[in-house]
Amino acid sequence: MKIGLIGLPKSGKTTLFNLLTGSKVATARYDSGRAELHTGVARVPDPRVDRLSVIFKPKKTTYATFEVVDLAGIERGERAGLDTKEFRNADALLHVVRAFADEALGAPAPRRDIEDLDTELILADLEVVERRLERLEASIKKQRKEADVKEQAILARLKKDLESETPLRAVSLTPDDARAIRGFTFLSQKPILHCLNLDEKAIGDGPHAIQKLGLEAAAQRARTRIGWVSAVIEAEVAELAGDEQRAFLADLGLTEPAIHRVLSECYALLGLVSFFTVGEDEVRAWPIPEGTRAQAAAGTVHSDIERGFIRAEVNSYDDLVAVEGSFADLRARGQQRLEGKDYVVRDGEICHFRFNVAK
Ligand SMILES: Nc1nc2c(ncn2[C@@H]2O[C@H](COP(=O)(O)OP(=O)(O)OP(=O)(O)O)[C@@H](O)[C@H]2O)c(=O)[nH]1
Ligand SMILES: [Mg+2]
Repeated sequence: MKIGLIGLPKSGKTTLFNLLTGSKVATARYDSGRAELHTGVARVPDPRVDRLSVIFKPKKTTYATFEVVDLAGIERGERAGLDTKEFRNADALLHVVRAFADEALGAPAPRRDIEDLDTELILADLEVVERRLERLEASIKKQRKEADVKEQAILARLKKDLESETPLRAVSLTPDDARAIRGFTFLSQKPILHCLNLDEKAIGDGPHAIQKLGLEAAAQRARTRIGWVSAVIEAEVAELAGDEQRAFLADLGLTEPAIHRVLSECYALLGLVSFFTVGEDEVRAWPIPEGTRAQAAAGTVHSDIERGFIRAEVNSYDDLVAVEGSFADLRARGQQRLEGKDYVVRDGEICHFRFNVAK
């Protein structure tokens, strides 16, 4: 799963990219004039994994991850810049919104920037829909195919939505319709996190930023979240460790780095949840799309386990922690469940798959 960083030039995308992925790509106040593309892997912090790791003392601890792509900023109205495969292939968008003052760029206008980006995404999709409808009409005139007529009906409906400025992420689609339009990779259909990049002096406003900046309506929209961070401060936080970091955070009135929350928000935005596997070799979080069934979940661990799937031993995180990781105790209490291939795995469950490798 992949999240694409999007936003106006110099909003702090690359600074945030570095924080999310632990990279050290150069950031600049002034443009180098080069089109950039960075890709990296973000690790999702999870206190449950920390705890399981303390209990099982494994050789290796592995956190859930997702991919991040960072592109050059897109100027207002430069819609063509949105139409790149990096954005189209992204499963969700992370919109970095400048909320800090800058000498060259002037006072920030986060609300306007959020509305403008949404409009750009909608207009980009509208262009795609209109182009496709023209073609469909021509080909239906020549030869009437049922599939074309059906597609025309769906797109005509979406066109109306887009014209009334509704992003496609807010439009409910039947599973059939959703499948039919998947190939278009519509931009306004992707879930979006607007991340306010706050002035370092305004970090204390973080928790009230939505009200302060008048973003209540935007925050209510379907599959839309509004988060905040001060990228410059977070970069300083990331340079520190242990007690020094804790003291610095406490000074700022934070209990943990704000980037941790952004990482969790991105993960949820991508529709991902984690199940865990534990053992003396490894404690590991496995990302799965919400609603994944046990057999498919087994496949994320190994395709052989999916193929030879028999049953999943499923344990709740709280139950397992309460008995300090003793599966024997859980079984004795009747708290361990055996589930079949169609069981929907839930966030935080500890799974052990029974399987049979065919020779
Ligand atoms: N004061 C302040 N400056 C910031 C903040 N975040 C980023 N900057 C600065 O803004 C400049 C641009 O940051 P980048 O992360 O390169 O921005 P970008 O969005 O990737 O820029 P482009 O890729 O050129 O569009 C750098 O000089 C950063 O140090 C912030 O929270 N506060
Ligand atoms: Mg950049």
